[in-house]
Amino acid sequence: IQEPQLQGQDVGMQCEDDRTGIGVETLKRAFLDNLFYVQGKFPALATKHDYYMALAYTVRDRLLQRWVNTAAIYTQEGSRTVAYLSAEFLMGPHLGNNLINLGIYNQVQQAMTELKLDLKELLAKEEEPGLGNGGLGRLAACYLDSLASLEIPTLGYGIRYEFGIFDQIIRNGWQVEKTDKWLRYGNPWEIARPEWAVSVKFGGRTEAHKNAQGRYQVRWVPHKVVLGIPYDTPILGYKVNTANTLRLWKAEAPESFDFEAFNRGNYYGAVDQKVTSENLTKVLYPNDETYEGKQLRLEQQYFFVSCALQDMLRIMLRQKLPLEQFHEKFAVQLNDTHPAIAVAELMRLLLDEHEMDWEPAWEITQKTFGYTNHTLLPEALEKWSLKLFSSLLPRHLEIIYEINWRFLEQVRHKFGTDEGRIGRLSLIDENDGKFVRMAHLACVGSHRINGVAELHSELLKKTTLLDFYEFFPEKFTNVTNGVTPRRWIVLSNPKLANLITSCIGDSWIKHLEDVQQIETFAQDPGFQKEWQQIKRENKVNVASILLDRTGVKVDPDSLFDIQVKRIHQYKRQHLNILHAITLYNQIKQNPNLDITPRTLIFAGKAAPGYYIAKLIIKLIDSVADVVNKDPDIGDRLKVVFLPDYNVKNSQPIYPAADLSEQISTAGKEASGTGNMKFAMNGALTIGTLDGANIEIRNAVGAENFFLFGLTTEDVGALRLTGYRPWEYYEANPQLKQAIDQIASGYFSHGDRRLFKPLVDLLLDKDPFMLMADYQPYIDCQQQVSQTYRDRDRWLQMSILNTARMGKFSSDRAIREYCQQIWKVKPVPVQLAAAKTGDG
Ligand code: BZD
Repeated sequence: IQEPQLQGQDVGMQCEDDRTGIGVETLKRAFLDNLFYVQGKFPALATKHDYYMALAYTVRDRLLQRWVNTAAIYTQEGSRTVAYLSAEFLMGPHLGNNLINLGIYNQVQQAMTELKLDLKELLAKEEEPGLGNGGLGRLAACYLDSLASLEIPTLGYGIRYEFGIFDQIIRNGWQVEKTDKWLRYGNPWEIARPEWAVSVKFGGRTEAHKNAQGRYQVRWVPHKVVLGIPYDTPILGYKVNTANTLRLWKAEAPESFDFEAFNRGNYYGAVDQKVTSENLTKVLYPNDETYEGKQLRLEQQYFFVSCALQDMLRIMLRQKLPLEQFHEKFAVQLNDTHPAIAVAELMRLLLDEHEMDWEPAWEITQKTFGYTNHTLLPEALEKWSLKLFSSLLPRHLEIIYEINWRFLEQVRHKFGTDEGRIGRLSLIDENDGKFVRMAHLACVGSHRINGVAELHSELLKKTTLLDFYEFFPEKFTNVTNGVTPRRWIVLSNPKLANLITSCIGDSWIKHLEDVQQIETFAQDPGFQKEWQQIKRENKVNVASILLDRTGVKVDPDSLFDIQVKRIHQYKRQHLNILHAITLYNQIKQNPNLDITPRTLIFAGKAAPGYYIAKLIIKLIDSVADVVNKDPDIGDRLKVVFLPDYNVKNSQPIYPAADLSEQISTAGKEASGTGNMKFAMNGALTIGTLDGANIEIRNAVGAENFFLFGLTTEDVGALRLTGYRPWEYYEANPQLKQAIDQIASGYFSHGDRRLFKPLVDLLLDKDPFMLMADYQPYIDCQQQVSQTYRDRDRWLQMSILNTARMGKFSSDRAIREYCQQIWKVKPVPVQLAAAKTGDG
């Protein structure tokens, strides 16, 4: 590493502050200063990780000024604020994103190069903050990016899990989970704020008492109390001065030591409480889309929700705002039902702690909340047994009964005594044991309810939430999901970003609709050539990652056919693998077959307790093993499972795809967001009419999208008339051959038992209708192969996909939330003028 030297060009900039300056020389000096004073290292002893930390602190210094000014302005102006409540935030690494949003990526790259360091290597040192499972958590992260970029005052509230989503390794083809120790080496992006700690109560009982005015009030006498400590991370907008806050809560014991126990000589007993309290935020539940009625999970949900609402009340008191204005100060969004207990908690805080009357408290509560639903799958709907609920949250259960009683009165008023309807709408499920239905609480306690794609929002109204739609139709709306082009194009695919900017300027990064302007180049041979070249370089990059992580060598000139997402039966990774087997058999039967060479890439985690999902991973790996080793196949077909899919590992993947697999059973995928990331990066989609696929197809044009399969209506009709999957199997020799091979042990060294559960499921119930969609899928893939051979046509389709994806920016989605749901306006932040004094 070279010592920095002040060069001639910097003489005029000598006054640049070491903590805010963005000249290359200043950055180098600041970097070495942080290496010394923060990491306590000098270059000869520093590790790559030390360099990463020094750079992270250098960048954080440059954020802090914006962060402090943003908070000062929001405080001065008492700005209306979005509070986004989510049990998950899948932020991905911060460093690269902050460099983009600060607009200093190039300077920093140059500074590192001059110090003989490789910025890419340093970026790779950042641990992934994997505080989410998948789409829902990543959506929250994209939304925070857009909220900051649109200068909307926002607080993200969630849980600071000590261990995020597990790391996945593949051993002998099986998924093995490893604890994600993401905080092991420290987290330079967070600042603890113990001065804003709050207490959260659990268990115990309630009692009546008379307040100072002689009025009866309810008091909650808890069994235990846990402290919530906020940890703040700045969320910078793109090329604006706004830096919002992600506030994650860690649980601690109120007294780290139980002195009574200690004095009794019980040392272990003394630390016991500390251990049990801190268990609360230890680990993220790794199930997406299946609900598990675990006490600790309910404790987590209530814990962060109570912390968040108490924090909002603290902010109101500090700004001397009356509590009657709560809904004017805060628009609180519930990211699915995980934070839905907030409805009862806000009521409790207003009624019991601030002695408000029921009616005004309820009006404030309903005006405060909006609820986003992310799934129609019945197994994902949260319901808590009354036994568990009452033992943990006795006061909340009383409040929920009261909400329910008043709500059902209104239902009777509107519809008369229709006991069936009342039973279906009730917040309490009494069908098979008694449960609190969290989606019902969220619907009743919010003024807006939205789905995440047009089809999904329509299906919500027709099925899962039909009764609520009939009762308050005016609450229902749709906001189709979006993703941030900063992380998913500029950071992930810099070459493509530069090409686009060189043709149309860089306005598209903030206004993705502008990317449409590249349509005029779609048939320009020079532009096409550059487009193709960039795709190829991105594929070469992924080929080297695959070789490095899996040992499989793939041909970058083959068609890269990619499915990356959580492993789920409804997402049908096993349909994709049936196609792989079919291609394999075609080549085996006709060794000279001239087919379009393909590389099938899979990645994704399975919930640890989801046996069939884990078996699907094993099947992919087993098929890969046979296909990749067969000399008859050669470079015509490769199958690869890339382990440990996460935000960081996904960033090179989207830019390298030719074909994006979005093949869920129609009606099951609420929206999907990976579908958007692929298409923005010029991949063509093969997909069903499901979730946002429908809107993507409408946007890019039906002729630029490979559609196949049953529609939602077909699925319903087929189910009604009696679905007999084995008939498809019997009638289709290719399908029969593929299934028989799996069953016979062809891919499992003769073991016939291994995949039996999967085969039986497909032939017997086939709940996700793979058998019905198999042949249409194979035919559609054949079209894909044909089209890929026409390079010019494919390139043009690819360019048009990127050009027409403007709608799917999370900026558009956030503008819709702001207008339809939150009624918030931008509050621009000036860097120089803001006072940082007490506002
Ligand atoms: O939410 C997903 C849907 O399946 C996608 O279709 C949609 O695009 C995204 C964003 O709206 N849902 C989830 O990711 N759900 C979970 O991760 C989850 C996590 C815990 C508990 C239940 C569901």
